[in-house]
Amino acid sequence: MAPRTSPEISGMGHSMKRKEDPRFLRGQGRYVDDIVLPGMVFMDIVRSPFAHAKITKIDTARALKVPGVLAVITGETLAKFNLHWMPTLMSDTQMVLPTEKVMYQAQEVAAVIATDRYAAADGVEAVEVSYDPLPVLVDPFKALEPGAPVLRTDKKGKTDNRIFHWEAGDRQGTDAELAGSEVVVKQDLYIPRIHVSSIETCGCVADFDRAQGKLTVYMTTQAPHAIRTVFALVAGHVGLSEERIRIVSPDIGGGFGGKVPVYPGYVIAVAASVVLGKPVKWIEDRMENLQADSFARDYHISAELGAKRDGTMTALRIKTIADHGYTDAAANPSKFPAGLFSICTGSYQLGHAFAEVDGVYTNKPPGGIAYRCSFRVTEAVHAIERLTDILAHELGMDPAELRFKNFIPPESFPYHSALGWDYDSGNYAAALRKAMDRIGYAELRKEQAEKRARGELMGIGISSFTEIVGAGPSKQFDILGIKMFDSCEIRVHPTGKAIARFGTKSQGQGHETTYAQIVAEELGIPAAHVQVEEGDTDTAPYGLGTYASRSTPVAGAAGAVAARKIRDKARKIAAHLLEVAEEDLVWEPGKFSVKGAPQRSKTIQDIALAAYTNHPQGMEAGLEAVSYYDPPNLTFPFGSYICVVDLDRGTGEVKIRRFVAVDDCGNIINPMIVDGQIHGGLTMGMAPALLEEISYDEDGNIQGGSFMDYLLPTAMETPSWETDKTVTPSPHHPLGAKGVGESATVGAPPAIANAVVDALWHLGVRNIDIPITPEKVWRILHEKGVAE
Ligand code: MCN
Ligand code: CUN
Repeated sequence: MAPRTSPEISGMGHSMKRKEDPRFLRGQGRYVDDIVLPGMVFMDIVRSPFAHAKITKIDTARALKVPGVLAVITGETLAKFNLHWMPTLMSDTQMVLPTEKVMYQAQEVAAVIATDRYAAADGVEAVEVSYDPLPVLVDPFKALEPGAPVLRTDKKGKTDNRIFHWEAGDRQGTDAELAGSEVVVKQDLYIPRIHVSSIETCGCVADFDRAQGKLTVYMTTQAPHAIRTVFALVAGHVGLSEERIRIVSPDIGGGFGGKVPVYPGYVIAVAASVVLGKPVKWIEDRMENLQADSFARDYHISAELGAKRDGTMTALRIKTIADHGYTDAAANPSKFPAGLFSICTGSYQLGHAFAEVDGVYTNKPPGGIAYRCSFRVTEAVHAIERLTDILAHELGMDPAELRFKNFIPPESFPYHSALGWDYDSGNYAAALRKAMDRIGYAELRKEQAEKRARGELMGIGISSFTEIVGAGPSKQFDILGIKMFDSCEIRVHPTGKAIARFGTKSQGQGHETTYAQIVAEELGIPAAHVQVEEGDTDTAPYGLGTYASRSTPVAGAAGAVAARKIRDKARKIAAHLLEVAEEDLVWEPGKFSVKGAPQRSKTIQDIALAAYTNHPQGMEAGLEAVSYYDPPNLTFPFGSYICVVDLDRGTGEVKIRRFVAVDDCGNIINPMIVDGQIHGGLTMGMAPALLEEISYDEDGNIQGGSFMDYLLPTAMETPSWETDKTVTPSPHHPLGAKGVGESATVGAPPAIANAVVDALWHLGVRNIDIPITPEKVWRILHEKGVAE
């Protein structure tokens, strides 16, 4: 679709350069650690070497003698104010600092406040903690066995380690359908723990102003308003009521889901600032970030897919054990303990489906947050896309052909899925067809057959995923009871420039640019003259924040609706200025003109001036509007990815030769930014497919707790991504847009895993769990006698 606005206005469809980049590229961004306040002191944290232990003594005497150390805060200190425990976003409870026992390695045990960062670190070294180790549970299956030690002894009456049991769909109907299916493929899949590794770690500056009784917290958060409310609920009893709390989320160096939870460090820093009456800065180091912040994935999936001999899918049954660590600190909407995992029927017409998930406590850091995925969608997509490939191979069908056979057809939208979602729009076959044409699918299959005859290992993997983003409609979606609307407030100034404030918070996605483009599209004010602000709870309208690719579907929609309210008022003013009836005016981006007399017109700038200088009598002056947008549905972006791999028979290395990604996120606001989101997301999808994993030994010691062992992809490992698109607008979004920020991370892993298994299927390999490391492949090559 060609843009409706000129490049000067740069509304939707223009690849306008990012307004925020000049400051980022020049090193002039303002991140939390750039904030320096007068009299500021520093905090560092003592962490547990044990995964499960009783704390018998904390001796702070030596630490307090370290020059520069001002205070040591322990669980006992916080307990005096009843602040040693806090609620999680899933209504579980989490320790701020322990008074009895630690539950995972690297858990916070005490905090040292000092005049500088070095003294704080020396103080941490000098705190003496005595521990009495307790039996450790790292395996969620063992944790569920009868007789397993109960970890959450703080919960009265709790007799096991199960957090929740959740299910969706029709159990009996699915069982019956599977029992009668001509073919059933079954596969266990493990999707390991991984961790987002944003360039910027987490941290805050907590500043309690005793004179005003006001707390300001500059912090790395994706959801400042929700955090303010949580703080008010947690600390209201010590006088911190919500109007006295201001959360500021400054520039953020990557969030990816890891900056949604409330970490103990933030709360301790706030407590320290209240106690000392000084600003307190706390910034995690890289190891703390990797070892103690919330984790993603850790799903043990057992999936079965039934079909007819001709490949028609009949039923899907999935059972999952979800390892949440010692507390359920997932950042899910309240009613969705397993997130949006029930999108697991994917892009296919499946008459029957049933999914169940059991959440389990173990001696690991809190898990269950997302890693660039809308609440467990990655896990769901991995399951269905892997199963689809296994079914194709089992039936001797081409995986593309099997997908075409089962896709929900374009005319069936809105489509009601067996697990209860109403998919808004889609054209799955078009996306897959485009990806196949682009990569030359038929020729690749020929090449593969020739290579295989020569003993070379080449594989082609497809993933035709459906995402579900834009949480969400208030009838189903809330976090701690707060409905998941989002907001925008626009003010047009007398000279026709504007400021637009949103309830979300960019972490690198480019909101300052794309939100300005939305306002430009609707009002015709050049995007260059629309200043976008987010992240300051004292000024921005209340919103639930940026995660789950919800900014465009929810806050972006609020922006369009607020702009349209302004346009309605502008029309009244234009009618007054031109002395015609409102119905006689026609709008084009940037001006109203009189029907049949186009030379008689008023620009939005003329109208803005009049709103302050010459507004109609009886009308309020000014030109501003606010919208709290409650989305009628989620948006369902989708795509088809095809990956070609060559396996090195000497080293087991997986080489991605080509990767074509065709994405569909409906109407696009800024094509360059969307491309950037997809490029970044693909690399971030390759990471768990090939490299990243965090595991624990039997004693709960973390393996992969530093960048020596936790492998992040670099430019060296990243292939040259080939991207393309189809455009299927969302029928319910005011701009027809769907979210896109996470699509690539969701779609990429199964395409890569499917490609590797495709290269090895003829040798009897059905599945390799991600990450598909050279070691795993090398072992298989040796086992099958095909190593070089
Ligand atoms: N966009 C567009 N047209 C569309 C859809 C989106 O131009 N049809 C643009 C948006 O205007 C926005 C960007 O693409 O500038 C992403 O939009 P959206 O899909 O709405 O996602 P959010 O803005 O809500 O971003 C969240 C998403 C998530 S949840 C993760 S995790 C992630 C991601 O974004 N974290 C990121 N991308 C990231 N990119 C960077 N650089 N840093 C992160 O931390
Ligand atoms: Cu899903 S990780 Mo993002 O939602 O912040």
